[in-house]
Amino acid sequence: MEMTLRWYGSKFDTVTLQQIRQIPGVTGVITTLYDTKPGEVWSQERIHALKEEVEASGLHISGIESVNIHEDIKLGKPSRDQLIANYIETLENLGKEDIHLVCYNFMPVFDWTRTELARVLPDGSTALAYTQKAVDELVPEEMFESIAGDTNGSVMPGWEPERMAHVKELFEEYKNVTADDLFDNLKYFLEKIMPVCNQYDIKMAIHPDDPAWPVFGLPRIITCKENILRMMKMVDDPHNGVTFCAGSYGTNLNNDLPDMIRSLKGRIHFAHVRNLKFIDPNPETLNFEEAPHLSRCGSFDLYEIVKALYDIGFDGPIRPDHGRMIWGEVGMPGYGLYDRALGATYINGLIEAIEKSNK
Ligand code: DNO
Repeated sequence: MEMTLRWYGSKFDTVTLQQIRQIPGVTGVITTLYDTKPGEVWSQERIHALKEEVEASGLHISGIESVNIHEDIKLGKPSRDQLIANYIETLENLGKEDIHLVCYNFMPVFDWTRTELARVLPDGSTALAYTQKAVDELVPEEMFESIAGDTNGSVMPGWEPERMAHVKELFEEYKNVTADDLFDNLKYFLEKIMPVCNQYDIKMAIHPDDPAWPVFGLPRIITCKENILRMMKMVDDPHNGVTFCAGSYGTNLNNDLPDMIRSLKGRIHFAHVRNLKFIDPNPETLNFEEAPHLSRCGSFDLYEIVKALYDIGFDGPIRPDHGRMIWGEVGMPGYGLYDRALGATYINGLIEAIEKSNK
């Protein structure tokens, strides 16, 4: 397993490559061209420049998160063919620059959803949180406005203001789209891109829907073991794999995380490891917050999660996920330096212990 950190690029991130380089055991970054829009071709020049910048700091690019999918592809509109051709060109350019991992998601309209970006925890740190009550009381179009005040000036991944400006129209377009339609549209997309993924050995790693159930009546499919197995079977190619995001699958307490990991042997290409704390697990009154990574601070046993990854022979990039804001840091919610660095160190400790006890 290679320990990595997500980095949004020097124009957008409050964390620098030099800081990441000083986190013990972190050798790579997971990055993106954050100012490209879904559907746009990423030029080889820009990818090359990004790579050079990262390598100049002594790190390397371990993968891309994300090359986002245009809504027309998810909706299966006629314009999708051109957009998929563009996506293929981007993959080709990434392959030519020796980048072999792409994380993406297939969530309609919204990417991840939280109802608070800065809930104050008992220790005075702040974390992202979710309550079902807040979602039930919200008009979907107001979802973005409801959290926008707490972004610390950052553009939140998946919540780009230009896209959010069209939320109403997007909802209209998804009115008659079912989960099966979404599976079909994903299949169509994956079948078209698999040849280029095989040619350049690019592993596609779909990110789960977060939270892992349909929100605001929109279909969501990457939510549970059964659905991921369906997705992998429908395009049965090792390059069609998953990002195992513990915090996203973990939102749904029906998911048994270590068991899911074991059933995805060979198809997990990327791992996001974090903890959640359920204040109220009842689906109608659900309330959870993003906890520090340590098992004892949240509802999940991180040892069991990392152990399952080790047991299936997972050797891809792994990263700590959302961190709290601690020690007075001001940054993109979930993506500050300090708590993620603590997370990386803790996960590296677990890996070392598991490796040594298995010798
Ligand atoms: C949120 C992230 C997601 C994730 C995308 C992958 O913090 O986990 O935005 O990067 O869903 O495409």
